[in-house]
Amino acid sequence: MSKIKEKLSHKIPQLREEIQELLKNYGDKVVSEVTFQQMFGGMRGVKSLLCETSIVDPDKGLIVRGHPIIELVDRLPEEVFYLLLLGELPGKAELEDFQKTLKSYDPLEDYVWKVLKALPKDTHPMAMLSIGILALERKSIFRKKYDEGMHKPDYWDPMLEDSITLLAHLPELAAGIYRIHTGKGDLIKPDKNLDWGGNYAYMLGLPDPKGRFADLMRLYLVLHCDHESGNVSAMTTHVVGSALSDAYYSVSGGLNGLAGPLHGLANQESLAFLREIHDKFKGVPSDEQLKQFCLDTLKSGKVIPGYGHAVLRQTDPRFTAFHNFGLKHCGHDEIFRIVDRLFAVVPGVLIGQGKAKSPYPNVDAGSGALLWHYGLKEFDYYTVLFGVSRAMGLLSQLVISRAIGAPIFRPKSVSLDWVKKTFGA
Ligand code: CMX
Repeated sequence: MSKIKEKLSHKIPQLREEIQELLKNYGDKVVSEVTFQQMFGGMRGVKSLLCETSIVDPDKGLIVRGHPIIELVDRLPEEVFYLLLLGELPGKAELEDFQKTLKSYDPLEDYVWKVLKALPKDTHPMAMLSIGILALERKSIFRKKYDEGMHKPDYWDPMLEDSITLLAHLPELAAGIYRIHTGKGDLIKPDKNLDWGGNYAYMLGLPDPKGRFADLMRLYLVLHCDHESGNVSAMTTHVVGSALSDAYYSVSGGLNGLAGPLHGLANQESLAFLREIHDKFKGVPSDEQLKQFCLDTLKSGKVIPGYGHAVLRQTDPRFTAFHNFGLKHCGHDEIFRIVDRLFAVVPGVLIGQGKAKSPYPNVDAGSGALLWHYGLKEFDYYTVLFGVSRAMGLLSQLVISRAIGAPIFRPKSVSLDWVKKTFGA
């Protein structure tokens, strides 16, 4: 038994006991009330989901199991997965054991590549990722065990096995999608000497003489790992998983939501904005010129990409982490310098406009500029990077859901007629 499984098997009984106790004491307490406005408005602010892996604090940003994300930037993504799942960071031996498990899988079979290569060239990389994950579904141990007959308290075990298998294969799958989609050349096989994130960077095949791109990838994978459970991809994964669909079906479903322009695509829009500024001014404009450019953008009815947030009310610490990385390693890059100057200019512009609840940068304000700097210039691939990272949160939430026996998701719906009859005169 892997150490991760052993540890989880000790934690689960305590967690179940705690939940039973809480249900017994507070089962009838009201958590949140829902207005018709909220029901129509995407359930904003309605406390109606449990999430053990992380919380998003309006002022402090993402907090993973009690650790502010900014304190995790020097950790490996696989350490963060361990933290998401178990609520504690791994020690040296535990990390090595987990890394050994992640490296123990054979490379993906050829049929997966045949499926992906058979798709027309204009297939979006996110569609390829979702199809690729579904092509792996036949590996599901959860489905096999369920078909054979399995008791509910045991569901978490094969869900964990599937989650780790999928996690282990994701870098190879995602990097292969990059190679196929961009036509950059042959697929690159995993290097068993590398860590999970370093291997992903290696298999993308971009020149990386100093290993900085690999460092950026590790950081990227850590920063996008999770964001509570109410966002589109996390909630979709949870809903699909609640029907006891396995991890492959569930994560593929969640990533289809991440592919939407309101969720995971914003980073590419932010980079397009930076490049537009760079092209217009043939370099880095003055702060005055930038301010005018932003005012003109707002006047034309557009938003400033990478700024504002539905929950956060301060600078997103994930932006701070990328900004710090850029200041350290890409200070001369003109696109990055525009990121830096926008950070000085945009909050004042948005405060002056008086509409945005947060005038501060979110995670998407800087990440694209860094990827661009290191030669990852295919915008439409960026959401795949996000997806590989976010899979850590989705999978750990799935395992926990099966561990605590979360039932099938089934809120009640009402019709407009019901609203009229219930609230009308
Ligand atoms: N530029 C211009 N106007 C903005 C703005 C921005 N960056 N951010 C918010 N506003 C405007 C909104 O469009 C809204 O205007 P209307 O009242 O005319 O509709 C008003 O300010 C109030 O919006 P809000 O309550 O502050 O923000 P929302 O929760 O509705 O939306 C978000 C949040 C992120 C969609 C919005 O800030 C935005 O469009 N930002 C730019 C796009 C972006 O960076 N998206 C990435 C989000 C990253 C993430 O979610 O993780």
